[in-house]
Amino acid sequence: MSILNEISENLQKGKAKVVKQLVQQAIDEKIPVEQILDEGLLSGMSIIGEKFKNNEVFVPEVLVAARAMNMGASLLKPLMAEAGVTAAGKVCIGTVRGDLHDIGKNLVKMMMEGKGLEVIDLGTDVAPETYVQTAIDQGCQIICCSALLTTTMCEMENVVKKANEAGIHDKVKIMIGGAPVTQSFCEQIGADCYTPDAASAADAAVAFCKATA
Ligand code: B1M
Repeated sequence: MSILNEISENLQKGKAKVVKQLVQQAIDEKIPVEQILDEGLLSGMSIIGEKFKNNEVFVPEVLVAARAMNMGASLLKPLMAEAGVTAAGKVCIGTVRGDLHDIGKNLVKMMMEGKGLEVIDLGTDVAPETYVQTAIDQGCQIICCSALLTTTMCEMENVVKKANEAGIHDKVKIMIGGAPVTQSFCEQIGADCYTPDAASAADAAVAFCKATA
């Protein structure tokens, strides 16, 4: 098995220390950084994402795989800047105002990072103005909002309103999700994209960033 396959396989098993060692070995063997990232780490995370979408693996497996990915990526990050590897796009993500649930939001973040996106994590209880100002200041292509409560999902409409008021909604897409959120709610509030799970959210975000590149 090639070292890149070994990285992918061990990442899927959540073996963070092994992944880190293999990534270091790949660097020492002068395998290009982009190849280690794409064919090792991102390939493994993408397989986990698909399995998660199909209910073949569950939250704990995704979390350990993401931890392994982060450990491997930490070795690549300084080299990526030198090699001129750029992120596939930039997004900001947060759980909406009044809502403290962050497990789903964190999964979406991990899947997006696993697809090569740069993700600014605003945390939980995020005010509509904060999403919009971050998107402006950091040049994000997408604002991602998560909500788990029927009493807080209405904050997503305020994010859309603030983005419209700031005049950025023609350039910045607003993606929404979380257990109580639906496609019809997305259409009703004028958001751009609803996805039911973290893997589809990452796929949709990458597709949008590619379309606007
Ligand atoms: Co809360 N809670 N909770 N809770 N909690 C729910 C959501 C609830 C359904 C439980 C219940 O009553 N059956 C209920 C909501 C009812 C409703 O609104 N109709 C509820 C309630 C009422 C509350 C409190 C009000 C309870 C109280 O204090 N009386 C309180 C509110 C606090 C607040 O936020 N202000 C509260 C508190 C908590 C804890 C702090 C104890 C804890 C949160 C810990 C944390 O997140 N760090 C908690 C938990 C864990 C839950 C349950 C059990 C699990 C939620 C979860 O993490 N699911 C939940 C009941 C349940 O769902 N069984 C419940 C796993 C996670 C992976 O799923 O976040 O849906 P989810 O993410 C999915 C998709 O939705 C999607 O991707 C993910 C995976 O693929 N997704 C996106 C998520 N965001 C996305 C964004 C996207 C795209 C996809 O694009 C941007």
